[in-house]
Amino acid sequence: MEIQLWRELLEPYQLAVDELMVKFTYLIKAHRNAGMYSPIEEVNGRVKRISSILEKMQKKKIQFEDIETKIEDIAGIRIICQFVEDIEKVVELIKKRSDMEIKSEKDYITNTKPSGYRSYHLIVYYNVQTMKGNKRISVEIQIRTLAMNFWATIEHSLQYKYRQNMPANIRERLSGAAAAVIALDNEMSSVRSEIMDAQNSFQIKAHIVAEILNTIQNLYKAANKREIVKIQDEFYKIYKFGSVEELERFSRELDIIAEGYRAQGLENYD
Ligand code: 0O2
Repeated sequence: MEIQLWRELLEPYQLAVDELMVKFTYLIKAHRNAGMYSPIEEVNGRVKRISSILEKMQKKKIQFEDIETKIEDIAGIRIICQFVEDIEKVVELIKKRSDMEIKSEKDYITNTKPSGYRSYHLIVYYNVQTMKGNKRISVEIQIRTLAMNFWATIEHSLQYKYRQNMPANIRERLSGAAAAVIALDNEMSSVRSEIMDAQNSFQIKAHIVAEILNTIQNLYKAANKREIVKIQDEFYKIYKFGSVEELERFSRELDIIAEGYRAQGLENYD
């Protein structure tokens, strides 16, 4: 196939990956901005390399005209979660969306692959608007924990290195590492609520601090310098030694001061 034709073939898949990256990244931010725990920790995406497509075609005896129907992971999204419990939440979240339709799913978490590979796979239909109009394509979404991803990344490189001839001792060690990943994920799940509490209070604190700094910045336009310095000193003291509740109280007090300036009708205050 001519290089130009490959480019044309892959273009809608790149568009789908770009769009989905924006959508899933938005979900992470939206959860965090609302002070909520995000079941998605990070998201990556890629379009399969031409060499990998050719390899798969050869392995599965796929003709050029069947590439788009028979190779379902030309566009791939990988969603990484902190905890095993988050995977189910992400699957539900995707199933509820109106911009993707589930084509098939594979649960390699309940049914671990003989290699030790664990991950949840969804193949979804996704519409992209190309120059030639609407195109419905398949996208593979792999959902796994940080620990599962660590294992899969290492194992994938070793598979690439050894092809079909992975030495038995390496295969055995990977198998042992896969069991360690299961134990690690279980251990993390057992302290999940403590970890989530800690992360949530960090998010909440960051949110309040951002609000306080914004209000102080606005006060610069209205209040006198001495008052601002006093407010800043008070803020640093509470930030260093105070609790989240004290920061919240300080933020409310600042809002009242700001409201006072607003009521005085100071034109340059927003
Ligand atoms: P790459 O390089 O990641 O794209 P398929 O071969 O995809 O048409 P199959 O074999 O039923 O059909 O798909 P499966 O088993 O669901 O695998 C799809 C993808 O999951 C693989 O894509 C890998 O990314 C990942 N995967 C599956 N099994 C393993 C495994 O044992 N180890 C690792 N590290 N990853 C795995 P590709 O095209 O094989 O590879």
